[in-house]
Amino acid sequence: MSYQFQKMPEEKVFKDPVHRYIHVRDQLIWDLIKTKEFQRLRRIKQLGTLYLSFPSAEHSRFTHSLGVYEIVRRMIDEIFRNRPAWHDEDRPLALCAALLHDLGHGPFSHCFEKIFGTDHEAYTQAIITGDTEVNAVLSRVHPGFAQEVADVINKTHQNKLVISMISSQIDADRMDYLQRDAYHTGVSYGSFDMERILRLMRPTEDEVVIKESGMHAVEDYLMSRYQMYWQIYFHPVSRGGEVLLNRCFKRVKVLYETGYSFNSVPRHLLPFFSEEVSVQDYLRLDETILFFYLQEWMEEEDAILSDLSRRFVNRDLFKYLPFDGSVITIGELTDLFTQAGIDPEYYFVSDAFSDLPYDYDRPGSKNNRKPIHLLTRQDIIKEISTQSVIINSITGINRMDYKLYYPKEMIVNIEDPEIKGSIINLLNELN
Ligand code: DTP
Repeated sequence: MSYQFQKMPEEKVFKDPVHRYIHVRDQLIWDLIKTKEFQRLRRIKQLGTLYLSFPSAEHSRFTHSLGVYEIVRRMIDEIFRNRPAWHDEDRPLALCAALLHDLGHGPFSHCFEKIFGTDHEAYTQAIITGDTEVNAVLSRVHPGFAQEVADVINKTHQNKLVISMISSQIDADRMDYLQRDAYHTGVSYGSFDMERILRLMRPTEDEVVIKESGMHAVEDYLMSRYQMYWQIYFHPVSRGGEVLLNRCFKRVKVLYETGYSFNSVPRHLLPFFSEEVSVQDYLRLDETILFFYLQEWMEEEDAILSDLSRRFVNRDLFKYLPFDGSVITIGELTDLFTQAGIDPEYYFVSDAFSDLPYDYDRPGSKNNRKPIHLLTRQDIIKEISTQSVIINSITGINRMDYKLYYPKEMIVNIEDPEIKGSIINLLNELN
């Protein structure tokens, strides 16, 4: 039997808190899990710095990736198989893309990306198609298979059905992370009836659609995603950890560029400073390495770097305030901080974040998302917000929020009483 369909003599089973068990019978999938690039995901936390506010949120991209694989495996083996629109020869492609979709995530994900200009999606593709163990396994299927897997993750593959299983507004990725993140943060928001959604999913040539009797389960899923974003992912304390880490990396970069002599040279980061990063340089980075440097930076002579790293490692977070522009502008506050001798580049941070729970490419919308489609009893396809009042009420609504972060004790210690008084008054007004 060809490698892509080869089964192991015995099934491997992982215990999992979300899906109870994750089943691996395919040799191809087992070989991918054993590669060093996939094992690296154990050292990347799914929720970055969120563990600073939700202390048990230390789960990794490794377990999430297994979870996405398991959902896609169940879609295929329990729901899609033997339906005319599903072609079982696409099973290896779908399973590999599901398992590998987050392979390029770097330490602390988005925070690192913002400072060093990396893009986890581009790295996912570079790892899959580059000189790696993952590529060697995929190439055993056939020489072009790795590129096909990368194309599915990049959403450029011609097989739109497989793309929609992994990357759409109701996909295996989101269904896994909502439940997994809820479980590990300990909240109840992320729950929805995945079993019902799975049972009512139907493959078409272009996408996965949901039978109309599943509409209320989809409403619940979208609300759950909305709640998770605002209660967990955008929790202001969690954002505070990211703000601090961001300023730490920013300081390191500035010091490097101005010729500062580090006691402990962050050699893993040097390729990122010179922006000549190979796939191997990228793969060498994980959170254990960055934590090592953060501990080293606490001992540096540069007062800003040592203070910021100490704050991050020991969770001495900045204080935060809501900001809506009614009291003062960011520019005016920045000037006041500068006059008070507090460097606003590092100690006064404004943070903006937004989420669009559901939308699709339609007149007036500014995105190219594909809608969630329902399949009626008459086999007609309908866009879900035309059928659901609840979903209609959130369609296209982009909620935004703004916060200001600053170290409280630095304000208390400002020497000039006049400036100190005006800053304290302004911050009180904002609160
Ligand atoms: P989606 O398709 O839902 O928009 P994505 O951007 O493709 O998601 P990611 O894996 O990059 O997928 O992001 C989703 C995961 O990251 C999920 O576990 C939630 C988590 N996450 C999102 N925003 C934040 C944040 N600000 N801080 C920490 N974790 C976050």
